[in-house]
Amino acid sequence: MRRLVAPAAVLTGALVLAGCGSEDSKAELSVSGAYIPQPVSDSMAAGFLTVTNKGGTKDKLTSVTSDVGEVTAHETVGSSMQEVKDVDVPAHGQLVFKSGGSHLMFEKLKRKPEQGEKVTVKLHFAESGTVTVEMPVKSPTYNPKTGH
Ligand SMILES: [Cu+2]
Repeated sequence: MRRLVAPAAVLTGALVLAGCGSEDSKAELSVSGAYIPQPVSDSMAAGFLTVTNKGGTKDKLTSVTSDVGEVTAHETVGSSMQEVKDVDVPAHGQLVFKSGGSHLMFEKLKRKPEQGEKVTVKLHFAESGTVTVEMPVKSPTYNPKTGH
């Protein structure tokens, strides 16, 4: 396959990431760091997780479903947020939903997630199909860096 010529600085980084020689491999996704801070609202919650793609093909998060309510991907723009459709998971890269940035938005909740329980979420990807994630509900002020 013909590859585009990238500027030197970009190419250097790409070579390190593709060092295992798997640049033509399929998307290979894994999910880590999933959690939902217990929401203050009865109807809305935010969720965070990281999707890592070890493969050489990009994938795309096309929709998210859960039995607790409606879920969409949101990005934060300044002090407001907006829905994003088809969020890219770059080849040899990550899609990061984290506090203060992009997040999963739970709306029209049928029940309020309580600390200690788990919420089942299905991530639907264009290439990899459906990935089911059990998202633990943490305290309202949970910080993944400190773990509490
Ligand atoms: Cu939002």
